[in-house]
Amino acid sequence: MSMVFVGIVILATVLVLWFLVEKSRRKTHPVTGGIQQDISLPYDEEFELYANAFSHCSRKTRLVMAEAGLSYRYHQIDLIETGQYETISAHYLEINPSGLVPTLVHNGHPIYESDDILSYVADHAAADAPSLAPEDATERAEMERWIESAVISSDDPMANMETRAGSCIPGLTMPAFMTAIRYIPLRKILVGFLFHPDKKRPAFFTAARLFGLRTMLGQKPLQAMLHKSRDHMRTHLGTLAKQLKRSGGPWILGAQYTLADVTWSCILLRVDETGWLDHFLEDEALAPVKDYYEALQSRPSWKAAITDKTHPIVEQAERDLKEAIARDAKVSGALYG
Ligand SMILES: N[C@@H](CCC(=O)N[C@@H](CS)C(=O)NCC(=O)O)C(=O)O
Repeated sequence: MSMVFVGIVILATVLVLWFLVEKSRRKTHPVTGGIQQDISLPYDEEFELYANAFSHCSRKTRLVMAEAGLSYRYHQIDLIETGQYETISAHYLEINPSGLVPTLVHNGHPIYESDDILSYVADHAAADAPSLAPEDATERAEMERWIESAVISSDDPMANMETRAGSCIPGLTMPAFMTAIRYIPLRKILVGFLFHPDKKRPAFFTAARLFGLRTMLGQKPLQAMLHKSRDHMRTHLGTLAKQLKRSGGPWILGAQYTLADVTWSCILLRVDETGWLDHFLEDEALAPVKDYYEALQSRPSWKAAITDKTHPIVEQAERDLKEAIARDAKVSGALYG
């Protein structure tokens, strides 16, 4: 047996062993929302938040912490579009075995699911923070309906676009994903084929990395999905505009800023940064949405949770996308046509 052959066999064995060990350390499983009293994690501060700069659900939790007047230790956890699949690292899976951000940790106990985090934080707000939920049961139910409409489901993020604005978000974000992924080395994206539970993600990001925005947007199934998300989102923004008129504003339920506004802040931010907002606002019936978005951006929580927590790749991807839309008729046609 030649030395070369022996070398290849040893190398292959080491690689297979490495793969098996890594795979066993990166197992994911669904989790139940809410506080997990039976799990105790190491912690330094009363509240610690594990979240990502670009993630819609993470942004909601940063906003609610700011609105509730709670300080926290921040752990930026990467998604592949900001650098690597850190949500499926052995370290993060000990904090949240679903492999999803965000996770809030309170005195060592993790709280899963962003909307459960919102209500938990509202219940534990600083004594001098204004209440983030109405007392009145009817108004509270109304707030819950608006929160529900902004949800991105962990099981099927694009399900029920007709009733959920949150389900339109992944589709509307695709073009921005395509510009962000240019900055990520291919080898890091390919790791997803080995370890990510949802192989559609590495498949999409590999294709986007190899073919780029223009070619990807030329694909008919992708365009159809983009247009479906866009058309449903337009209807949801119409419903929002009507609600703002009915309530008298400035917030969804009227004079009181609530958790519904926290969740809708993130919908509007995403629609804005991915180049859709100006397109939608060409419709004058949506004027109340413009005023509402400006009012949201002027709150101190926006600076603390959004402006101060940006990520260089996210900012660059936003600029690249807006530039491509302005410069390239094929890109703008695929989006708005
Ligand atoms: N329903 C969950 C959804 C969480 C979720 O989907 N998080 C995304 C980012 S917005 C994630 O962590 N994805 C992992 C990945 O992209 O690999 C929640 O509201 O917390």
